[in-house]
Amino acid sequence: MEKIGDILLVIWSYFAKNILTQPAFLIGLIVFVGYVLLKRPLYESISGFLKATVGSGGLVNNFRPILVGLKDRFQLHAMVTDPYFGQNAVTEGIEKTFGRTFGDTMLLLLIAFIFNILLVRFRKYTKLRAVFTTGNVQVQQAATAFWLLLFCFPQLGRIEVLLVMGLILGCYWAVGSNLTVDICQDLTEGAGFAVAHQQMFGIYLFAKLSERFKKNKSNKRLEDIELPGFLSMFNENMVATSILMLLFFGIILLVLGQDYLLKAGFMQPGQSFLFYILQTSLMFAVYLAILQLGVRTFVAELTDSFNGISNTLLPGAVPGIDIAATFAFGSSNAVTVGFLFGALGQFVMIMLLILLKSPTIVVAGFIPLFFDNAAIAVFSNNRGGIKAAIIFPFISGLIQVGGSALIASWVGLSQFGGYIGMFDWATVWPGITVAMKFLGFIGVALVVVLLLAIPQLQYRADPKGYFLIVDDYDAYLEYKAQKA
Ligand code: ASC
Repeated sequence: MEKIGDILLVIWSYFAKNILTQPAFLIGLIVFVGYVLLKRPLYESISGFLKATVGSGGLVNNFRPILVGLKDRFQLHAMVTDPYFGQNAVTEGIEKTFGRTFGDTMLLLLIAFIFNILLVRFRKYTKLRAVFTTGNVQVQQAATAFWLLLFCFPQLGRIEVLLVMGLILGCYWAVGSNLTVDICQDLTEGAGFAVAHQQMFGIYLFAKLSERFKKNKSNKRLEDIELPGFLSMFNENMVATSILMLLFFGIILLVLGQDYLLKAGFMQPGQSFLFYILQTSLMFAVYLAILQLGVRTFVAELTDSFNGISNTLLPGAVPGIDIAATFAFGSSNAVTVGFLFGALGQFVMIMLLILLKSPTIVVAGFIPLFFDNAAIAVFSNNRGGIKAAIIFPFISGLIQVGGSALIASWVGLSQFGGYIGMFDWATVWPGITVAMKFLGFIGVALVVVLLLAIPQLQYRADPKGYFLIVDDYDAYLEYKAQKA
């Protein structure tokens, strides 16, 4: 019996390492399974698999090292807010701090994922409609949650850790993703997916707050603005992004300086500094365009094939997918605007930390800066217009840095150099940690009950439209129009 368990675990670990955490393969696999369930011919299923890859890799790999360079260059004892740095910090510190290792990560993912699927399977009672499929962030979240849990319950045994965390994470994935269903349907005009990432509560909150801006008629959306004269060049997304990024990365690269960039291997000897800056900054617009284009094919493929799953295994479910998928919808300039105002907010808060002599100084990582705030701007612009798209990423930037510095200092992760830094992990998860630390297992129960109450409240607000919005978006719009 034990032997079989071991073998299964090996198989699962292989699957998790090579497929679950590799976005291209995981999405490809879901598409493949969906098509098989739809009884499409095998060749169609395979071509679906091949088409469905989403590439935010270019952006992440190129721009993450640049910001992190600031830490090296000035030899700062600072914590980088970045999911990968956060994961490394946990791996490095967990042995020293709690005398544990995190070998059970993959098992934990499996348990949490099963909880998520069961919660959706019983949607009649749970009112949950989305399955979290973004494997690469699930690992980072599992690592951080593991630390937070041990910080609250250092004595907890292996099995108990797996169960408590599997339960809380599974609920967070299902509830968070479900929270974004309606705003995603609205943004994408019924594309049929939800967000499964690290700022699900954040985008919901800001999307709702943005609605308050809507009443003001003079408050246009970004895509409705026509700039006059020479400013009209900014109407073109590619041009606007290039120029703004030239400013943003130009300043940072100048601060880093040619000597450092050469020494760190960013620049090649003999390369012109001016053209290096130009090339690096302009590549941002290129990668962004590739991402937005890629997303369109992949979303179409995924949501089409997911019908196979939602018609059979999980009735009425939508896939929760990477936040980057939303960047191809709404205004493309919103992505850039969100990034820049998020950066402004983060820099203001970093200054404050320095002025207030905070024990933890933060170096802004690219991933929270870009993916969280770009998404917040996309949703805020869609629901509230340009003012919302400027103000909310700025506020988010403040919160990301402030919240991360507080929680990471408190739980002792900051000394290992990194924290995940994403919006929900600077807000919701510190809240969960406080509840567990001060209320113990009552806190755990409270967290689960509160999380599961959220979809119930959403459902009550509109029992008729709640499932209709995913089952048949056109019928939903009609129903809404009638009601109005
Ligand atoms: C993350 C993370 C990434 C990116 C990617 C965005 O949180 O770990 O690699 O965001 O998922 O597309």
